[in-house]
Amino acid sequence: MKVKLIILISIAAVIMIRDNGHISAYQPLADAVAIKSEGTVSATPGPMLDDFNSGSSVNLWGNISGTLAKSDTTASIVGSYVGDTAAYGNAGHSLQLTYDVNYTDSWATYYTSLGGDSISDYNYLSFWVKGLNGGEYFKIELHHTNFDPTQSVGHNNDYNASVYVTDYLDGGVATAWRKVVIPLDAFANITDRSRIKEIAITFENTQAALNGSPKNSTVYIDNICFGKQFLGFVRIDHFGDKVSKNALGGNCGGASETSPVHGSFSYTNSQYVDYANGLDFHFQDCWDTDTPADHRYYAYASVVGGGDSGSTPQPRNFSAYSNITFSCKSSSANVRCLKMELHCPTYLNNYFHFFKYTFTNTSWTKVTVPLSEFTTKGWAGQGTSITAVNKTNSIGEIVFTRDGWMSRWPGDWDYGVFAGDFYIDEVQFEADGYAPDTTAPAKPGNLAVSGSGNQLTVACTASSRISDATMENVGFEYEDGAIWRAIGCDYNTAGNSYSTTWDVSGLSAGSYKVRAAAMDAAGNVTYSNNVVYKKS
Ligand SMILES: [Ca+2]
Ligand SMILES: [Ca+2]
Ligand SMILES: [Ca+2]
Repeated sequence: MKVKLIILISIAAVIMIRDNGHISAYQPLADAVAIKSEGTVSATPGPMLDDFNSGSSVNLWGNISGTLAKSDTTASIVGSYVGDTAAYGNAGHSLQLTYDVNYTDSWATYYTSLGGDSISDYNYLSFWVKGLNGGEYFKIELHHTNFDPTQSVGHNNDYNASVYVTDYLDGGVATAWRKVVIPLDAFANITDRSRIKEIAITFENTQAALNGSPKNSTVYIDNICFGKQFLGFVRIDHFGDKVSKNALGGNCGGASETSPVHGSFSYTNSQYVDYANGLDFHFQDCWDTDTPADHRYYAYASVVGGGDSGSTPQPRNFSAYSNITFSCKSSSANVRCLKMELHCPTYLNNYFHFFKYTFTNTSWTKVTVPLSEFTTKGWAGQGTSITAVNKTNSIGEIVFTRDGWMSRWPGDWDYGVFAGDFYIDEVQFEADGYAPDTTAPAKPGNLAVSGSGNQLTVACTASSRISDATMENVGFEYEDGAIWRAIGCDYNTAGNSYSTTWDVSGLSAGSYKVRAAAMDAAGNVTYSNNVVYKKS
């Protein structure tokens, strides 16, 4: 079964520019002057696309942002800019999006334009998010400049790539700020990152109906930026959202021999690793005979990218990743054997690249399969490996399969076992040596406030991305009563010097603690010692 999803965003770009009037809570710049046409952004834009601090609908790359909801429905979305303690860092502004997609099949979207510029220098996209109630759910889209919604109104197309927020935010949106970090490889429908039209954030009635997320609420967004670190992993699926879209943007679902059906799948909140949910892969009546020929199987497939329909594999290059990893457990001790397949579309029907494992217990175990061990036959060490035929640059589907022959003969792993369950979670590509980054940056030093009058400079030293490849930025803050407020943030990690300007004209006389915060891509933070600034 392929689950067909309704893709709702496609007509957005046609009317986006006309519909930007919602974003006007703070004085916008004169848009006609500030908007750059596609291709006119400087060759190497800074990593920060928008911190929203200006309260303008023009982002820091000089391009327009706006909102749009599906016409002929009651769907709505209002964007505005909020400050003070509602903003990330308790200063400046954050983007506030209040949406309503209660109307059946409706959607509402916010977009911010990249002007057709390149993000090829970057490896990940990150932003901060919180929700009014928690559990808000949306997708993050990248549109290539070739994205042409007029070609198939009401549908997606191959130049629209998306992931859902839970794909990279385990546990989902909360009422406190959380950081979302998405490797650009996750946007599998787009390989040409040299001409990106826009980023969109889209709320959908259909998906909210599927997983029970709020159809109307408010989310806050801040610091949409790009980063250079190669994160070392890209998720295939962690099953967090209970929607049959994987974390590479494609559809996923079960496949079986002809009736009777030999299995089923569900997303379960009772079997998972770390974060709900997990995949329950159930096979039944799954056996194999030669006379009469009856070769039964059940499979669960994740399509890479999916193209226009979500179901057309977009073969992609995953050679930067050496392994596929996942966690698995089985429903009973005699259910052990599961096959994993990688499908390379140009080789489809000629080669299946697959490997076979056994599971020796019924507790969760992380499995690491080197891509080099996927071969054209089902047994390790046999056939031609996927790396030998250089097909790690052409992976279009990732499939778990239970074959009837696995239980056919005495001596087979699961002889006589025709039904059971595998629980699967946290399926992803990983580079050799990958581990989640839990190491905070080195402590910033030499923090000083300099200058005279009201225009000051706050500076410190901290690791560059040369000495710590995970470095993302150094932020500066001051204490106002019991609240730390952001002064500014320096995203230039090329060297060890970091600084920002500080306009203290609004501060009343007194002493203020100041500190610097070194942050890496994963969101780990180390603070400097405080210094005190005295305003007279
Ligand atoms: Ca901000
Ligand atoms: Ca999970
Ligand atoms: Ca780190």
